[in-house]
Amino acid sequence: MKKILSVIVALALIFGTNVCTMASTKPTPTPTKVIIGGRLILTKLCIVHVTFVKSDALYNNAYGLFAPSKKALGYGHSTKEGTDFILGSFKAGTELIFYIKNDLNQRWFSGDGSSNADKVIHASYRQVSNSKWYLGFEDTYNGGDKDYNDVELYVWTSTINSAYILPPGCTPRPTPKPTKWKIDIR
Ligand SMILES: [Ca+2]
Repeated sequence: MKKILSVIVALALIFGTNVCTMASTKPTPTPTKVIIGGRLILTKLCIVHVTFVKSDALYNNAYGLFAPSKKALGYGHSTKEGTDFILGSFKAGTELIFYIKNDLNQRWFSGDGSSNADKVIHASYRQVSNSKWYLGFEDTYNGGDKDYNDVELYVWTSTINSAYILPPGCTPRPTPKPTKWKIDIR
């Protein structure tokens, strides 16, 4: 029994390590893995955009950026598909946190669910290319039907390999130090 337990623990450790290690590898060209409860972390200074994909929901959800700055972007039922928003320029190490707010005034955040009132995950990420990530939200208390298509967005950046999805429970990579320029005055 003890042996079986230690094998299970070892497997869990290996599996756990792999899940987090995957997040720390460089983005690959055509990844399609959906990471429910993932967090989007920038690895370099870049300009971030959001493109509204669509909303398949009864609620007319408001959506926007919550952190590092607050920016209301629109509503699921009235934003034209393909509308692009420029969020601004953010530095390396920034975690972008997005939200939706449903018709009952319940607000849900991207990430691992710890900031949500029901403590349930309400968003999933998927990497689309080396500069574009799909973000889908679930708008109902307790996570609803978990298809994450109540508000669908693309988050994209002006430069490649500028962000990665951190799976829930994993520690962010160390933030790369900005390049230091030495001015040689003689
Ligand atoms: Ca749903």
